[in-house]
Amino acid sequence: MAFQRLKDQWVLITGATSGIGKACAFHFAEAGSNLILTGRRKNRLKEISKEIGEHYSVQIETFTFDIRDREACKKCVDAISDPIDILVNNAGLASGKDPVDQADFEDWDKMIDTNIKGLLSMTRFVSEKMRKRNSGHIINIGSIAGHEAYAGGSVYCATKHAVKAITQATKMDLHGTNIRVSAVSPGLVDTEFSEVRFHGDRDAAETVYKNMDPLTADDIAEIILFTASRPPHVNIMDTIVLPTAQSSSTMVHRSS
Ligand code: NDP
Ligand code: 8X3
Repeated sequence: MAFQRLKDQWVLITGATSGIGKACAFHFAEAGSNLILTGRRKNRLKEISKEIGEHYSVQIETFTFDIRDREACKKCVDAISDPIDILVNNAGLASGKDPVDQADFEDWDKMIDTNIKGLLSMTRFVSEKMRKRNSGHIINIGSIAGHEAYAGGSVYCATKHAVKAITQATKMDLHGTNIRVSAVSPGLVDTEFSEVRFHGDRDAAETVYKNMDPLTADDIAEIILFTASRPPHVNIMDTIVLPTAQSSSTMVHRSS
């Protein structure tokens, strides 16, 4: 098996109800990992667990909560008695793509509270447990938007730049332990991301991936599993991965 080291590991994936998080759940299960899946949509967590259970004999726990609720994050982590070997900090969103002088404050709060504060809450509670065991791996989902900014992305890009900084600082905070800290930073991935960004406007969302081959959630899940399955002395700090048709946040080649 390609990812032998992941067998019997407990993996906590935030935002496992769709896109990259959901793909990770299936790929880790295929590698024999046990799963702790979180998200706000309870039905989705139920359906995904059922489907995984039909294909793979791994243990699955689910927790339904909003990652912006710090107490709920704590309750989830406190309730997990198994060791959390891998934390995939994936839950996140873009909300709106308006210029800074016209943007909606609620959109800004949503992105900051989810992508930065939610990720930090989970990291805070899980890393405390990992330090006690002197073992674990935290994998943060960043973005090309954490390496470059683009117009209309002031706050989303800021949150992903924050994820990059948090990844680097967390590695330093845990310096001298066996805990690994990584980021995976994708470009355009065809998930529910754009539909969420454009507040349910499917036409606007489809335009993002029109006439080009975007990455898929499976492409990113495979890189996350690769990152998680390196030998214990190998810590991949960050992987920037773009579709071949994308060369920067704003350069996307589209066939006519
Ligand atoms: P999706 O919209 O498909 O998935 C987002 C996931 O995050 C869902 O499972 C959602 O679950 C969860 N989530 C969002 N808000 C909250 C919240 N407040 N509390 C708990 N869970 C939440 O998008 P992607 O799979 O594309 O996004 C996953 C990550 O990848 C994000 O961090 C995103 O920024 C990043 N990314 C995406 C790229 C792309 O082009 N798609 C590129 C680069 C990075 P639920 O709604 O059930 O709560
Ligand atoms: C998602 C990729 O380019 O839409 O992080 O910001 S992008």
